[in-house]
Amino acid sequence: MDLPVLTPGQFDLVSNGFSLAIAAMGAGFIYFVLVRGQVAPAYRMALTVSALVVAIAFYHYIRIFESWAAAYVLEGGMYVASGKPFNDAYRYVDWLLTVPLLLTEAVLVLRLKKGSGGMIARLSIAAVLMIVTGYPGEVATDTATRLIWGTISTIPFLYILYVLWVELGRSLPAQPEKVRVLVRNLRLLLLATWGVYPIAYLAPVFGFDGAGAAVALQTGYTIADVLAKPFFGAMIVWIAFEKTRADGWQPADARGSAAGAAAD
Ligand code: RET
Repeated sequence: MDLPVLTPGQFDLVSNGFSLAIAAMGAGFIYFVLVRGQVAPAYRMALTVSALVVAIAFYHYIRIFESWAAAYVLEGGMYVASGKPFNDAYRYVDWLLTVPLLLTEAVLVLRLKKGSGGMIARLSIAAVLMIVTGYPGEVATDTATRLIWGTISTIPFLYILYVLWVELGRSLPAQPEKVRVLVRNLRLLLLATWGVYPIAYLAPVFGFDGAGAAVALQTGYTIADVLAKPFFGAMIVWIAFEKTRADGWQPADARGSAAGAAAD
């Protein structure tokens, strides 16, 4: 991506977004690790995967933040390109690892009777294809190349939505009522946040000028990442809690006090 001249306000908006993402990913990691023992063992793998996702993103956002800071210098009151490139690849490498993991955690927490392994594999392959084909368009400087790769990348994206809505939908009647509502909300959150990525991707194609497009794209991706990783993970925790309750499982400390109370 070309680096347009930015006002201090524009430069800081993007920097502050990266900083917020670092904090949200780090906090998410601590939360997912701490809360893991409070859900039934069957759902712990989903929480472990959530913790991995935010750990990977925590690292990448530090690199993105550094790369952004190094790519600009303040000259005469404006931020101009320093000559060091801004590395867009960190985001795509991050997605390559985290998007299959996010899909995995969503399927794992449901504990489907059969077929979850195959579903995770198909979703992961589609996610990798979506990201790998999106990248050449992301780094292209002309609109036509951006649109062609963007269109190709949309095919696996639609396939993922199909699997989550149609195939996963079939498993819903077997889930407890509260879980059904949560899964519906989880899918809506997924659609609302994942939908931001292709829109942010198109920012340079829509009428935005260079600076406006760069700021819209970076802040758009950052907000979507915070919703799609730690926030989405928190919803997975919530589903795991509901399923734990429906299964009648209690953590050892609660069991201990219940047994103690019964003995009194
Ligand atoms: C691209 C290219 C243009 C077409 C489409 C895209 C979709 C990207 C998505 C990314 C999701 C990333 C997530 C990351 C967070 O952890 C590659 C921008 C459809 C859906 C969830």
